[in-house]
Amino acid sequence: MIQSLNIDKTLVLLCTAYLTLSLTFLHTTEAQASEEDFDKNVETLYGCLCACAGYPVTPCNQSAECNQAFKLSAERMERFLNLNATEIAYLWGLEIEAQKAKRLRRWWYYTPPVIRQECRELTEQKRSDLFYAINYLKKNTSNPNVYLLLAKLHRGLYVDRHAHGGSNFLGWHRAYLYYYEMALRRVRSSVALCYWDSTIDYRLGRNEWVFTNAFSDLLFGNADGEVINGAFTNWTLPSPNEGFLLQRNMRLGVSQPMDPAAVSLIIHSLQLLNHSSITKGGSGHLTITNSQGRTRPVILEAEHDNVHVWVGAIMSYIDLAPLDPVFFFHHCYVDYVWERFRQKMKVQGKDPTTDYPSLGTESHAKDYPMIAFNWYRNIDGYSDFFTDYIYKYDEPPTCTGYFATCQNSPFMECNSENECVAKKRSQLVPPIPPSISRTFGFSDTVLVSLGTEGEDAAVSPSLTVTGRSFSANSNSD
Ligand SMILES: [Cu+2]
Repeated sequence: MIQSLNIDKTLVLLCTAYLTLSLTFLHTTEAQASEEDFDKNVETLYGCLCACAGYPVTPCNQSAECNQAFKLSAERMERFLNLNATEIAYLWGLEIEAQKAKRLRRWWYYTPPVIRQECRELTEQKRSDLFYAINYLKKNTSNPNVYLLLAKLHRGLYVDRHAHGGSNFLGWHRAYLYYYEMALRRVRSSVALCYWDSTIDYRLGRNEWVFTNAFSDLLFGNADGEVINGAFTNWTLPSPNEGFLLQRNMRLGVSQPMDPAAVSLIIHSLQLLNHSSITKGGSGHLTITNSQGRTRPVILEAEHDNVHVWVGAIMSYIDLAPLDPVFFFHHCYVDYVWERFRQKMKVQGKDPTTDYPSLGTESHAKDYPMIAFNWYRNIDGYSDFFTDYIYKYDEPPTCTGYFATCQNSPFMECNSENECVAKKRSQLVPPIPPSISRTFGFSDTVLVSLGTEGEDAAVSPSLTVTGRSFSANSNSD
C-alpha cells in the first residue's frame, strides 16, 4: 500500500513535470491541434489527463492546449465512431492506462507481460475467470456498457476502411485487442486474452469442421443458430437487433477455419520477409493450392476473413462481428501468427517496426492517427511495445511421441502426423448433445445472398444488418 502510494506520488510529480515541459514546448512552437502534429497532441492530452484525478469528461486543466487536445480527441471519437461523452470518458480512462504502461516500462517497476495461451489449453480456473470477465463486461449495467462500447469501435464506414484491406489491419486490431484486454483486466486483474487456433479444428477434415468441440457448451457455445449453450449463452444483441440472441451459422461447405498450410508459410517461409508480402494489395505473395486444384495468394487478412464467414451470422459482418466474443479469440490468433512473422523478420535481420508498406486507402498511411485509439499513429501498431511489455504468446499445443497428449488438453488429441487436432463434440466426456436451435440448425439453415461482397456470408433472415460483410476467398478449401 505504502509502496503504491509512493509510486502514485512519483507518477503525479512526473506527470506534472512532463505537462509543464510539453506545454512550454507547445507554446514556443505554437503548434496547432491538427492531425499533422498528432504526437504532440496526444502528449499534451496525456499531461492533461495525468493532472486530473479520475477520468474527466471535460478538461480539468484549463490551459488552451489542454482544451484543444481534448476537443480534438472528442471530435474524432464523435465523428468517426459516433460515441457520446460518457463513452469517450471511459476510453480516455483506458488510454491513460495504456500510456502509463508505456511510460512505466522505462522504470524498474513495470508490470511483467501477461501470457496469452490457446483457449483450449487454459486451466479450468483460468478459463472460467476469463469467461467471467467477458460476461461481466457484457452484463454490467454501468454506463457505458463496456462490451457494447468496445464492439462499437469496430463499426461504421470509417473504421471499416481504416482497419481492413491494407497495412493497418494488423496494427489496428492489435491495439483493439489490447484495449479489450485492459477492460477485462479491470474486472479480473489475473486474466489474459486467449487465442483460438482454428488450424487445430481444420485438421478434423472439411466434413467434420462443424462438429468441433470449440463450439460446445464447455467453450464458445453452439454454432448452429442462436447461441443457447456455452460461455455466452443467451447473450442478447443491441439495437437494431434488440430481442434477438447472439447467432452463428456454421455450415458444411461454407468457408473454413484457418488453413495450417497458409499459416505455416507465413510463419516459416523465408520468401515472406516483409509486410507487403502478407498484406492485401501488397506484392510478393506466395500462392497455395486448395484441394480442388485452385490457387490463391497467401494473405493473412484474407485467411482471417474465411473464419469470419465460416462462423457466420454476427461474425460475418464487420459492423457486428465483435458482438460475438469469438471475434476476439480469433483475432488473438491472427495476432499470434503476425507475431511469429515479426520474429522471423527479426531473425533474418529485418526490422518489423519500420517496415510499414503503403497499402490500402489513405487512412492506412503510416502516420495517420488510429481511429478509436487516439494515442497511436498507424505505424505505432507495428511497435515492439505490445509484445515486449504488455503480453507474450505461449506456443500452440504440440504432440510428439507415443504418449503425446497436446499438453493434456481435454479438447484435442494427437493425430498420426503428430499434430494436435480438435476432438469432436461427441468425443467429449460426457458427450455433448447437439444443440436444439430455436431458429435454425445445421440441417435447415437459410442462405441469404448479400450481393457481391457477401455472397458467402450466411445470416438469419431476421437480423437487421448495415455495412459490409467479410467475404471468404473462393479458392479456399
Ligand atoms: Cu476487423
